Amino acid sequence: MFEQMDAINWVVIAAFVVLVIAFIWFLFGKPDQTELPAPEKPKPLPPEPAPSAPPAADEQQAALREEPARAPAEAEEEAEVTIPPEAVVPASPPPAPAVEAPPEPAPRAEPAPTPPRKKSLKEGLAKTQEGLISRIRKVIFGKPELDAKVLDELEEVLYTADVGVKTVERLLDVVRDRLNKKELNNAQAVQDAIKEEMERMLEFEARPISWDSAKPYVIMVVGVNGVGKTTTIGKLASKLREEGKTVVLGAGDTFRAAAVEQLKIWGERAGCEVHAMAEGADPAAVSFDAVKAGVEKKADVVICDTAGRLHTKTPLMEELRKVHRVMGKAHEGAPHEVWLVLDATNGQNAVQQARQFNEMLNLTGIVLTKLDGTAKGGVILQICNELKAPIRYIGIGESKEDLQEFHPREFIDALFS
Ligand SMILES: Nc1nc2c(ncn2[C@@H]2O[C@H](COP(=O)(O)OP(=O)(O)OP(=O)(O)O)[C@@H](O)[C@H]2O)c(=O)[nH]1
Ligand SMILES: [Mg+2]
Repeated sequence: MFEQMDAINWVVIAAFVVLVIAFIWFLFGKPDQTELPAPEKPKPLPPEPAPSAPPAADEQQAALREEPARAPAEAEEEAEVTIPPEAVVPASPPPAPAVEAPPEPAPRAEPAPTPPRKKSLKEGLAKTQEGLISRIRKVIFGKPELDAKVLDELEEVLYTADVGVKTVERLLDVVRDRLNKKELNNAQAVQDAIKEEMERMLEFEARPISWDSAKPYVIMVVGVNGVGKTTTIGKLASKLREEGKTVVLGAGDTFRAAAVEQLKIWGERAGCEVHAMAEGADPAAVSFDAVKAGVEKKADVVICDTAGRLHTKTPLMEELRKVHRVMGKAHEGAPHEVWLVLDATNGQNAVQQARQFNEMLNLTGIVLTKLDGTAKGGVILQICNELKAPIRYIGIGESKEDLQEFHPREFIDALFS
């Protein structure tokens, strides 16, 4: 009986153990099918993100094994690489919208090149017109009465337009006087009176340029740096060449090599001989040579450039006086003209320069440049009225057509038109 019981128990226990083992096997003993892929290694940036299926785990492992070991710094560097948003190139461009190709333009004949249009004096003086004449008009037109208050306003406009004290007084005296005598009864009459007086200021007896009085006729051009001396010489040389005159240029500004080159370019364009020496050469020697060459070649005109600054310790005026003297040794009576170039944008400073140069060099004429770039063109009234220096040419732009002979009436008409 006990033996039978034992046998049964052992069977039950064995079955139980088998069940427990089977259960445990079922729970933990099952081989893992979801093997994790090897961690992905940062890769160098691809030129384009090519969409492709991820490699199988074992392939990746193999690839890793084949790759040579790399320096940790390099790996770090690679790991830090980020793609800026703008550098991301889309794998495929977005589909282009369906647009109809524009019709092919019919072949056209090239337009014939037109020569540059000559700027009118009115255009060149537009800024001064705005800054002086328009303001005068605003003061005198549309007033119920032309009284002392109008004269005060007029005075203020003239003072702020760089016309100069004496010039303002002269203009106001005329208007006041004629108003008192009841000669001016409306705004138009006042404007006409101002216009006439301005014209009188610009028109005064000045010796005309007598190109044929000497052969060559020698012009010395002076002025502080940057006012437009070299450009004016180039423009003038072109004009004289167009009139059929032979012209020799002297590169007397030896302060910097670029100044000599600039004159050579203008000379080439105009078809003139240019006499130059190296940078730093004696300006008097260059000018002497140029005048001498003009005499030997029987040129009609010699124009000599000079420096606005010097490389020597000699004061500018002293140096210029030496150049002046030496020219006379190369040709009797030379220079026949000494022209001061003034930059109109300098306003009162230009007047000051005119005073200083006139004292030292006995100027025979003035060239007022850059009138196109300033509302301070009224300075021309002061130069003529106070210094009695004749304006020979005016510059209203950078091209050769923009150097114009100065005629007072034309100038005033353009300003008031
Ligand atoms: N808008 C305008 N520019 C001008 C005129 N005249 C000259 N210029 C310009 O002014 C600048 C200076 O001219 P330059 O001829 O080199 O002057 P510069 O007096 O020879 O100067 P330095 O040789 O330095 O003493 C250049 O850029 C010219 O083109 C003008 O009438 N109108
Ligand atoms: Mg120059």
